[in-house]
Amino acid sequence: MTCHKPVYITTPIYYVNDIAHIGHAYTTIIADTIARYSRLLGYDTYFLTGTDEHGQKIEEAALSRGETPKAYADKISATFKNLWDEFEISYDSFIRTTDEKHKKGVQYAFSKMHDNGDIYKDVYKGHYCVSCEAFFTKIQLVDESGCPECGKATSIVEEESYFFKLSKYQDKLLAWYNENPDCILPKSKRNEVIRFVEGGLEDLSITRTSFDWGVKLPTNLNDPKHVMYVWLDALMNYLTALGYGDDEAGMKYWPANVQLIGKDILRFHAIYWPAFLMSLDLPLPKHIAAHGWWTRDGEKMSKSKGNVVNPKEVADAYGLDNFRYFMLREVPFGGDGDFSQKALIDRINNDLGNDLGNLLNRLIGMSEKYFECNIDSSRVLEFYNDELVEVKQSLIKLEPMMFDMQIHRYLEELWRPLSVANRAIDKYQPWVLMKDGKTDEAMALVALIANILARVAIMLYPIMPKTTQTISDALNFEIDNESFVKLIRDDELLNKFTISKVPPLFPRIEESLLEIVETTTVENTNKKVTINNVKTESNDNDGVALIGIDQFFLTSLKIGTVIEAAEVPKSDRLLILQVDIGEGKPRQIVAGIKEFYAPTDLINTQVCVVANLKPAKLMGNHSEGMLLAAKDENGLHLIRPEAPKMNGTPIR
Ligand code: ME8
Repeated sequence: MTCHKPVYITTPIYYVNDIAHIGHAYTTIIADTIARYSRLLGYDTYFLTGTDEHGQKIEEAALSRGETPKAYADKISATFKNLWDEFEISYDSFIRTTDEKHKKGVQYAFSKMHDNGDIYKDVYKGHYCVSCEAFFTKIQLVDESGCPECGKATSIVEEESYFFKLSKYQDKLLAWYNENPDCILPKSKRNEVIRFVEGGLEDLSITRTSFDWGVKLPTNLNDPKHVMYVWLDALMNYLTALGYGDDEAGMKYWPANVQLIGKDILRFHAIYWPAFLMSLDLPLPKHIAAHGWWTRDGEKMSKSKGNVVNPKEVADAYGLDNFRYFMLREVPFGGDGDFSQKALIDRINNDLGNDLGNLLNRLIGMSEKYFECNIDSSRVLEFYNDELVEVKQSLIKLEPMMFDMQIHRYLEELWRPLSVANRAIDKYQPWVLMKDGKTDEAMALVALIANILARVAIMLYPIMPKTTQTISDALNFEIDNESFVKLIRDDELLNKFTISKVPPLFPRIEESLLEIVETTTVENTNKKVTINNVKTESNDNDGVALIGIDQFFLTSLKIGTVIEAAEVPKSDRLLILQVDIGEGKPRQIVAGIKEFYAPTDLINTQVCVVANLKPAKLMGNHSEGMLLAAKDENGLHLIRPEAPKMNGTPIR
């Protein structure tokens, strides 16, 4: 892609009906990566994210919790913003559709489309899915009333509505797709959209009267019972955030370069959105980029299954940068991805630990041993030009890949210089050079490695900002546009410097770190509760999350008796137990309590078991439940019944 400047990058704005999960984090992290990359290259970059707060779904979610939609939206929107802040997402603006400025901008756009003759009033009769906030025609439905997107039951809507003349834009849209082969990425998605549009477009209902929680129509239309369709309201955020209809200085960033979305919302972004823009006489985005879907351990994530991956939990356990690297390296853009701790650990130990972390360790070790940590690059070209050329060949390939959404290939290519470096050490063997008195050659070799690592760190920075900062600290340079130009564009070498020792970047991970979910912990000082791996944010008052009784009853707790107990070989933490919970056959449970209990102390004692936990494998051992325990500075103690109970007795 040719990248015009300034650069504008957007994520979808997320519904405030639930807290963020791995899918939201994925979209946001891709956008953050591209934004950081764009700034590194020196482009004037604007990165937008935010929350989508109107519509029937949010209204219903709020009312079911006894809250006003606004109070509810305030609370959930803050959880997104806080998470992105904690993740150091480098957004320039966080828009909320309840912002006054946004609402005004949407009304302005509505008036404009109305003035252009693209909006008329009629009656809408058809099916509506509240969960997807989408209208469907009869032929699209599954078994007459099921939503084709999410499978939930749709409701029949018959109400007065304003319509947008979407049908009028069918040919113009087709022309846009055909003339701009990259307008929708990946290309397979563009073909899907073309087929859909060729099938014929109906005009779109863009107002609702049966509920209240939305942006009102412009007052001159004098029709107060209508609120805008949430997707019209939401899509406009990409313009209102730039001041559309108000102070339009920010509109210099329009059209967007990359609008990131998940494949679930392609129709809205690839059909409605460009049609609205055409109606507003605005240029169309350069790329609408739709990524695939994340599953967990091969299964679709859902709240009812309790297998939703909480991004904060993963980042806390494995490190944010490692999580970022994993998500971006694991899946080709547009493809679906599966999250498993095993895959994540493999990436950390192999790609990051073996290839990158070890190289830095080797560099620090060699420079310390032979040169008191001083590194001088002045003779690298003389001795190791071939290696530098090979590295350059990889770096040249990177630039288009990021904006073409080929981030996994970018990372693959970026690993080649690392193998050039590792190979060079093995081939030229600095210890032999030193022994043979070839000190200059050895110094040049060490400096070659430092220069390769510096180059890799610069290009890896958008994906792993923190880790690469540690590398650049060690190598005594700053990662910024200046160093990008110097080391990447102009092929210069590092000035003489003294290396600083840093701790290993990627300590090896031997076992799943999220086995914490094996023990239900209510941490006393903090504000989080882990229940079946679903973290619920607490309310602010007392530090304890509030859940409904129905949520509590989702967990099956039972009394059991430990009938066998043994240590898991090679594990410092795990014991493997057979626990009778009244099912005839005992359950095997692997618990992280070895530091606190000897196996023999456990046999024939009673425990409380979470009995409906999804089976897990811990260091290769199957585990079908977990034990309740409380842990504080005095150690860990199992929770037990006060008096003996029959095995299998439910705990309420
Ligand atoms: O659709 N895997 O908001 P939303 C990957 N408000 N990505 C996923 C995912 C998964 N399992 N689940 C969700 C909305 N996502 C609208 C958008 S924009 C004008 C309005 C990501 O909270 C993915 O990016 O349902 C998807 O597009 C987005 O979350 C939907 O978030």
